[in-house]
Amino acid sequence: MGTATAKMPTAIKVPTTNAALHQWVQECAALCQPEAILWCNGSEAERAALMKEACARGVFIELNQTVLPGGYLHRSHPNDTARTEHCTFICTPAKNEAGPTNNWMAPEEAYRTLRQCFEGCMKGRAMYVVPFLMGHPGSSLAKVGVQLTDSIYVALSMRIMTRMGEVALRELGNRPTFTQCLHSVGALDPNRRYICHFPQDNTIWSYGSGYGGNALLGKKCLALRIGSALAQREGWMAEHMLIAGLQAPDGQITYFTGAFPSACGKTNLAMLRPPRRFAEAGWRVTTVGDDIAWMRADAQGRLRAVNPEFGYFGVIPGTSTKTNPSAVEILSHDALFTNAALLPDGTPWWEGKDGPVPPQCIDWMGKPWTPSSGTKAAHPNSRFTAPQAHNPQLDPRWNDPQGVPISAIIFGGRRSTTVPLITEAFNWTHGVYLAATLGSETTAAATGAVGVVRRDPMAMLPFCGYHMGRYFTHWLSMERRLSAAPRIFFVNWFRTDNTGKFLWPGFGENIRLLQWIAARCQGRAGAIETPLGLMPKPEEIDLDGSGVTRAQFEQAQAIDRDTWKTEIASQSEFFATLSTDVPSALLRERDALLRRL
Ligand code: SAT
Ligand code: MN
Repeated sequence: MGTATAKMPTAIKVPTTNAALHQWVQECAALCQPEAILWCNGSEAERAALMKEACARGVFIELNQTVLPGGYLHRSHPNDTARTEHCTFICTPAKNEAGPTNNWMAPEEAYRTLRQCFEGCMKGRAMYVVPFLMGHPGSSLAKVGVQLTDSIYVALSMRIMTRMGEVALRELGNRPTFTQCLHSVGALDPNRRYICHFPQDNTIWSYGSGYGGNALLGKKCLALRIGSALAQREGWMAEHMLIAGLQAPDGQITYFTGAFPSACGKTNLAMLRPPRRFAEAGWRVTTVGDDIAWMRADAQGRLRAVNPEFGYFGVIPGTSTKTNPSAVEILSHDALFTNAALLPDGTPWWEGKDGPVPPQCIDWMGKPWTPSSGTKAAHPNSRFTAPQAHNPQLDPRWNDPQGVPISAIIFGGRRSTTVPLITEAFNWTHGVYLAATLGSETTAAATGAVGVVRRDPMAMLPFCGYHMGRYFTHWLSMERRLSAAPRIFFVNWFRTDNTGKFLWPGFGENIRLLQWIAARCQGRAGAIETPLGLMPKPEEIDLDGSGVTRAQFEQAQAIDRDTWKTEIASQSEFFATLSTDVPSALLRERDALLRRL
């Protein structure tokens, strides 16, 4: 960590001689006027020093170090607890490049508006220079970014979420090509909050929020929004997907990716723990990533996926030994907690944690809480930040820059009605149609109403950095690059009966569906044809010990033709918002579906 001030830029002892980087840092420092510029090298000593300072300033609260070594709690500003999509802009020269599903601002206007925000915004504060790498060192797929931020919380979080510091500077060398990420929490005023992407300049400017997806700029901003625009031009894919493997008793691993809207259980699926009978027989799920997949065809035409991240930023509420034992282990040391509640013994608490509800605690806003308070103690979108290396079921190839070969792609949403538990697409194009029409009931991961169905194609609606219609075309075109395209599946763990009870237990029991998916990929399982797609023959899903009867399973798979006509009308409404840019192949799929129904 260098310690020179902005007033003496030439005296700064920094770990790189990259002229383009130095010049850009100086330009941003001239704009933001920080008191000091601190270059982060990613070392353990640096982490300890930053954390000490963060605790002294009240940014972090040290948790009980006997129970949770390395554990710290952060409370965000109460108005800054989720992504703010209405403040998120794609700033391409032409409005149509961003498309109708993104907010757009002209680049000049965005730069002008944000320059006014950034001007002098770091007076009296330090600016951290955070070099980071998305992807693996030495990989042609990896991307270097450098984030300038006045948030010590962000600097400490980036160290967990990315390969941060010297590793990134080494990767960059003297090349001028890195994503320029400028960030300030400003005054945390929700009316002066902007997350702006300039794909043509390889630049991200984020102002007024310290929250994860708004502020940890390597994640959604670089790896997805800038990444997807780049991927379309270069013929690869940047997707909002977990990557995991299903390991059979013979040791063979079938890899799959899964796309679900935020807070629909991606992390839990990526860390699925099978029920005892399956575990004892030798079935395991191994994690490569829980949120983002970068995928491309290899020389043999197989789709390969890498996780560009280095840590997890997972939802805390509901995390327990029942729902996600690996996450419980991950949280047991060196984890940062954001907006969890605090117990008198200095450990965090959240709704759905193992053990009894405490008679009292301090809620996520720092106020005394009791079970009769009538509020949640932890924020519904409270999050943990933790290194993926601490995951006990990490895949053996998680650090392989070649990535893992993908056999299946699973899409899913949160739908209490209409959508069956599991369907397989007839083919790639049909699969793209299923993904493009994905709908899900909204959650607390983004600000706004919770529980209304919104179309979220490929779970990428908030993250696609260019025109959604062209994104569909890109998806369709990927098939030509693949010798054997992965099979595409659609799942819905959230369907309920007419009393509101879930029809499927989910979590570890999902292994039963993964087994069918893997068997389909290996040509070992049959399927029946339905209007919606291929479905497992009833005897092909092992329900033994699941608590689900055949009749309940069939109810979870039921197709109600009238509801589906309403569903298709709603899908068509969404397609209409994309006007003429929906590929005709997808409209043909819709018409074929209508005929089948
Ligand atoms: O965007 S975040 O990374 O903050 C969380 C999410 O919505 O997936
Ligand atoms: Mn996500």
